[in-house]
Amino acid sequence: MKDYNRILVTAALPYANGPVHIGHLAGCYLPADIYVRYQRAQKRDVKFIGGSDEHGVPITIRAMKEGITPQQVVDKYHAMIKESFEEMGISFDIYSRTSHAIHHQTASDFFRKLYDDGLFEEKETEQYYDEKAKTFLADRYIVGTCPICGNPNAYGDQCERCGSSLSPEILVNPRSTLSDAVPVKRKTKHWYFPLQQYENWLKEWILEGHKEWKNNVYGQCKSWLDNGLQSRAMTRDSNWGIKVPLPDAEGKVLYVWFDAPIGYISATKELTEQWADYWCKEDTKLVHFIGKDNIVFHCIIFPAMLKAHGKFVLPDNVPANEFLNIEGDKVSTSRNWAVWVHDYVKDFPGCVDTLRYVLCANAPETKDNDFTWKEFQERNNSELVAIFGNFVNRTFVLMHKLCNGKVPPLHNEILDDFDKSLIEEIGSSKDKVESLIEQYKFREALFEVIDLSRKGNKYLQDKEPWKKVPGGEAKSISPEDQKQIDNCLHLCLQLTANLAILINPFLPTTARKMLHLMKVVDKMLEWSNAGKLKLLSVGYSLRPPELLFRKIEDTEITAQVEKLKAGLIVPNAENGSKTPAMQTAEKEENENKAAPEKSQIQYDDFAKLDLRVGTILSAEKVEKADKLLKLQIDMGSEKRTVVSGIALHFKPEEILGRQVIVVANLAPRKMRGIESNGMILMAEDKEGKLIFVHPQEQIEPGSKVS
Ligand code: B3M
Ligand code: ZN
Repeated sequence: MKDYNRILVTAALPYANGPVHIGHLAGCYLPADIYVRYQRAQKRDVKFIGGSDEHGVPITIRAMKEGITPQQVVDKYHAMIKESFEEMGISFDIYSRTSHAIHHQTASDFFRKLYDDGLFEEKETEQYYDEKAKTFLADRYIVGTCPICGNPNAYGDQCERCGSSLSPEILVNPRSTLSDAVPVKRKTKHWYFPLQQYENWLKEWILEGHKEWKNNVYGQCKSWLDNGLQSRAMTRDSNWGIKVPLPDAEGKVLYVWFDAPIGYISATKELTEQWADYWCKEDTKLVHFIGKDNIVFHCIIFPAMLKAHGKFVLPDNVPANEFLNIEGDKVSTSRNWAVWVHDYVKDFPGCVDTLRYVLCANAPETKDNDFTWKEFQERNNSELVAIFGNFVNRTFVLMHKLCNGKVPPLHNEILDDFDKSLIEEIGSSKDKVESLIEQYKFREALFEVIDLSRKGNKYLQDKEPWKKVPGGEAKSISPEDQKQIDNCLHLCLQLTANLAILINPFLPTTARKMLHLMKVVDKMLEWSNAGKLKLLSVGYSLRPPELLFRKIEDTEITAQVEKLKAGLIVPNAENGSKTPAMQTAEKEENENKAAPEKSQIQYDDFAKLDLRVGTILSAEKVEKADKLLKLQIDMGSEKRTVVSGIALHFKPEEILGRQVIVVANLAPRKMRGIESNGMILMAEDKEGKLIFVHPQEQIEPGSKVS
């Protein structure tokens, strides 16, 4: 392990296109905050960097949906997000925004440096263009049917139904989210960063050099690197973002994933004049906390950019979490299936630490996890209230009853086995919690702390100091018994002080409440005090007990579950939050479902059709037509060419030799210059999946169907 002299912690910059939900907190902000609070308690030089990501398509789309300008969008949500973080005690040293001038300058300079070093490839390619809106359509400006799962509202960069990462070219029936127009292809020039040139270096740096990274992170990196890297466009056609700092780049901005991570550097500049110590000195430990959907950007693309630039340190670790689902279902902001932080703080005033506790205890550190309100209640009531809170409360109640509200002395000469083993536990818990936090295992670290309070309860139960009081009167306690009581409560109080130190990174408000009860100052929370037994001086008088946590009632939980369900936007419901293209797609989907039967025909009409069995002899893709296959079909007495729109459903080699039903007397039609003689029958389910209609058994080609 390297020796580090300063630590720079970043947490992903959330898009300022909506409020934060508890999935965001569990994904990266809470673990980052725990880590930073721990490092501060260690008196290490640490800076915690955050801010809003205010560029990119997510912002402009939101502006469109809300009918306001992108600037209004980012102003509104930046303020909301910042406030939610403050309320949850996420203790950034700076929470900045990528719209700040210092960031525009820093990102431009970064781009310019790579450009001047000749690192970009300039390429002209064909991309989708919306003729109505007069703009190119990248990423989420384009929707269409996912070729993998058939979701009619997949985005140009990703399908939210099946999670596949897509590109606009492979969407079926692409439509513009701006105008609903069918886009056309147009030429446009962009600057590409040749990631493949960094492939070997990345392999060595990550696959050889960072085997200690979490399995989920290492695994994703490995699979990207095994699949081979390609050049990636670092610019976009848009007027929202950081202008490309080149003379011939009118209407081009930096790709949001180029500028956003540089935002960590800009925010550090904004925070301190010593920013370069943090970013350029090798003895800095840089740690990026993110969610799993950002792994490739933070582990592959940004490090390659940093490496290319040459001046900056690389991340030491990227402890990404998986996703937190809600009540068994994926969080979806468009369906409003989420627990919003600003709602939580309103509904549960004074319960910030309960949420921090539950989200950490159930953090998706190694796999996706589920948040349920029932578990929230259970963890609060049976862990925070019944174990941790109960121990501290009993200690204070007994200390006031049996020791005049003062810290009693410790009589070393009469320590028994129970006392000794508790002393040992207090001594060793520091190392355990510390080592788990250093390894980014925050759940286990938190369980250690709760476990220590559980041991406190057990100790009290074993010692039963209350039994030493005849008739419950403190006055009549014998001197020997009083010594036993003193030892028990002395140790319980020192344990309480230790618990405050250990719980502080996780539940800072609770730790402060404990300081208040013990009448001590913040300084006591320094990590080096953990494990010690003399944190509270003998004879010092402490405050009367106050409860650290309150019980959460069934009615509150039921109300939350109902609120969640009531807020759910079900697909197909009328709602204004969808883009025109999505609404059209939905309308079409509904129309398909409710498709009325066609009007009646007579037998004679039907008899006009000449339906025959054919066997597919060959199949090939039609050039420049994503959907078409050119088929040669054996019709018994002759061979026919039929052009069929099934290319997105079947590969040519999959369908050779299949028998199909052909409408043999359909008038010939030219498609892409090829004459099609007939049509094959297909069945289509409501997802749009196609299945061949064919005879149950093999039959002579040319056989009639009637
Ligand atoms: N804004 C994506 C997200 O919110 C993106 C993160 C940027 S981190 C530099 O998930
Ligand atoms: Zn899909």
